[in-house]
Amino acid sequence: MTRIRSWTEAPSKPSYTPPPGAVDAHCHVFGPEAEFPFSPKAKYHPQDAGPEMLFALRDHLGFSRNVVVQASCHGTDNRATLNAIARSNGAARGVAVVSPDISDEALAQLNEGGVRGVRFNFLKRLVDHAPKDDFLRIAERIVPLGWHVVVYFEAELLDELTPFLEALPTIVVVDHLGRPDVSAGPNGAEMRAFCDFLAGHDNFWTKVSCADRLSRQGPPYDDFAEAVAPVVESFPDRVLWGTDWPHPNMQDAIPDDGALTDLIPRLAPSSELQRKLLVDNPMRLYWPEEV
Ligand code: 0GY
Repeated sequence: MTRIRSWTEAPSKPSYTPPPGAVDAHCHVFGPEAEFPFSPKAKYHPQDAGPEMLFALRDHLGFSRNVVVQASCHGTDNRATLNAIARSNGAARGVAVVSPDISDEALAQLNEGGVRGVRFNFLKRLVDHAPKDDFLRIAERIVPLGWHVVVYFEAELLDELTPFLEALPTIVVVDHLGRPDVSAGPNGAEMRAFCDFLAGHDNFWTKVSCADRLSRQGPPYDDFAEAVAPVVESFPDRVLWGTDWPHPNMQDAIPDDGALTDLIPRLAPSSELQRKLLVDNPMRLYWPEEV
């Protein structure tokens, strides 16, 4: 099978300079496959995109730290994510994907390796099953570790998932705003429903990320900026931002990480909002001992 590349090899240098200590709070690593094979259940087969590439991108864009989110192509084998964290000299932490029968010892090892959360994925094109009961059991198990939950779902699932989401006992970070239709603006039905949900649930945060996946217009992502800037303004202490590098499954519309970074001041226009989005908020979740 041909291995796909979904990232640009020469991202532009952004005009925007992130503040010192800025965290790219949503990115992944793929492999390297020879060391860390992909899951037999993987829905895509990417080329290697390992830690050195990730750290080079971090430096090129002007970030200081990464949060490596376990990608679905690695299933519940978190070794590639742990390897990236271990090679980062303390500049990366992670979010794992685990099975409900994981031992306490294995959870403790993940914690030791820099993991601070688990991800529950509801996208049918990425995972075969999204067992809510298992997810709730896992969520209960991570409470003593002080971890949080990351959930990835599409907007049409928000209503159906609400009882499950409300039962989660931790901080919960919703990936990419729950994938709303941003083309209808900040008052479009899906944006409104998601913002109402955030307003009603203080333990929910979101990543204002993936303009490339959500925009209908493409770069410079005006529709995304218009719809999403009010989210940062309304919930400045509960938002994160990430590149989503190496952009799983985006091989037909590979985004430029420099252009994505240049969106940040359009989402968070003041230096105070930028500092919360890129430094204070991710530090509270991933490096709380330094805050
Ligand atoms: C993302 C989005 C995607 C993929 C994954 O774990 C993954 O494979 O997260 C996607 O295809 O939408 O957040 O990286």
